[in-house]
Amino acid sequence: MSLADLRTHYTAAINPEEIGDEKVTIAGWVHEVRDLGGICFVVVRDRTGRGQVTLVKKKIDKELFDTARKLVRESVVSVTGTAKPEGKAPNGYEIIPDEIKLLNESQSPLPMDTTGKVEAELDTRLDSRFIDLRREQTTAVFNIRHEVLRAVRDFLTDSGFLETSSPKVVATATEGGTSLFPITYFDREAFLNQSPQLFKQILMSGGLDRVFEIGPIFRAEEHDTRRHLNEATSIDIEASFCDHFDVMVILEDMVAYVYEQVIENASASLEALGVELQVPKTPFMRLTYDDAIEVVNSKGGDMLAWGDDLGTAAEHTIGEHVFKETGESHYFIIDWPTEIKPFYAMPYEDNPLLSKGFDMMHRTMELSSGAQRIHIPELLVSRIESQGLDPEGFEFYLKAFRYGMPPHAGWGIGCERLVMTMLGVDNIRDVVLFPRDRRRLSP
Ligand code: AMO
Repeated sequence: MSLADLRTHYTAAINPEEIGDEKVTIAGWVHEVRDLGGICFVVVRDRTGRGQVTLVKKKIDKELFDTARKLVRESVVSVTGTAKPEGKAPNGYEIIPDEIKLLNESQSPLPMDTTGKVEAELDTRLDSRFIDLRREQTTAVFNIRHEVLRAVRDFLTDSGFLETSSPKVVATATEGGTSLFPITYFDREAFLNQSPQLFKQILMSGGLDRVFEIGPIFRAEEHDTRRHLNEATSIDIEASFCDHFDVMVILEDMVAYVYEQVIENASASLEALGVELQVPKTPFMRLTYDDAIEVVNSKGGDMLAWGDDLGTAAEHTIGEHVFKETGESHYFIIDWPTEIKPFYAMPYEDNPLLSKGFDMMHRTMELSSGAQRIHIPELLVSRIESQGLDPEGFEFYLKAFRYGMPPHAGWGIGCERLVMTMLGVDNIRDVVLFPRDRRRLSP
C-alpha cells in the first residue's frame, strides 16, 4: 500500500453526483463521533472542511461499526467508502464506509477544545498551536496570510521587482544599535539583522534596479505589546531612479491590490472570521508632519513641539482625524524632521531640516516606513556620524556608494501588521504561527 492510497479526495472535493459508485477515500482528524445506538456518525475533518461518515448498525459489518463508535476525537483516520447525497451533512454528502483505518490515536483529554464551544486564552492556544490550528478560525487567518504574501509577490513581480534574500547574521546595526540580538558567530560577536536595509541599498549600486525581499527581521525591543514581535516578517522594496513619492504610490497600490486579492481568493476564510473587507481607496491621504502636529495640538491634551516623535496617543488622535475627514483608515505622514528619521533618509535639498522619509499608517498603527535614501557618500557619512554611529562599522555599505550609486528609495512593511489591521485582530500574536516575544521562545 502506498501512502497516497490513504486519500483520493479532500472532503470539500467530493460531489456524489459526479463520482457515482466509484470508491472515495478521505483522510483527516476525527472531528466528532455521534453514537446513537443504531446509527453512528463520524465527522472527518481535513484542511478543506468536513465529511460525514454514516454507519447504520443493521446494514454494516459489526467490527467496522465498533471501530467507528470507539474512535477517539482528534485521532487520524482514513476512510474508504461510497459517497451518497445527504442534504443534512456537511458538504451535502455522506460516506457509507467499507473500511476505516486508524492511523494515529489521539490521547484525551485534549490540551484545548477544538469545537469552538470553549474559548481558550491566547497563551493556551499558542502553547498548543498544533491543536489551535485545527480550529477553522485559526486556519482561516493563515490562509489569508498566505493570500496576502502571494498577492504581494505577484504585484511586485508584475511591477518589475526581483525577489532577493539578504543575510540574517550581520556585523552591524541598521536601525540603531539598542534593539539588537547579539549572537556568537564562531569567535566573533555578530547580530541578528533588524532589517535588510543596508543590503537592499547595496543592490541598487549593483544595478538590480528594483528588488524586494520577504523575510524575518529581529528586534530586541523590551516592550511586550499587542503590536510588537521580537521576530517579525518584513516585506521590503528598494527601487532606483525613484524618489519617496514614487515608492509611496507603489506601496498604496500594493496594499489595495492585496485587499482585492484576499476578497477574491479567500472569501471562505473571511467568512469564517466574520470579516467584511473594503478595499482601501487610493491615493491614501498625505499628511505632513507639521499637519500631524497641528492636529494633535489642536485637540488639547499633551502638546507636541516640532521635532518630537509621535507617540501612541498622538497617532491615535491623527488616525481618528483622518478617518473623520476621509472615511479611510490608511494614510501617509510625510516630511519628517531629519533628526528623527534614520541616517539613510535623504534630507530635502532646499530644507535639510526636513527629510524625504515617510510612514504609512493604519488608523493608530504604523504599517510601513520608507524614504528616498541618501546616495551621496559624503552626506551619508556625516549623517551616520551625527546619529552617534561609527562610519567604520558601515564600511562594507559605504563602499557601494563610492563607485556609482543611483538615487533610490524604498520601504518596509510589516506582514503581521498588514494582516492584523486587515482582519481587525487585536493581538499581533494571533497572525503568527509561532510568535517570538519577550516571554515566548517555544514552541
Ligand atoms: P521600520 O523599523 O519602521 O523600518 O520597520 C518597518 C515596518 O516593519 C514592521 N515592524 C514590526 N512589526 C512587528 N513587531 C516589530 N517589533 C516590528 N518592527 C518593525 C512595522 C514597521 O512599520 N529599514 C526600514 C524600512 C525602510 O525604510 O525601507 C525599517 O526597518 O510594520
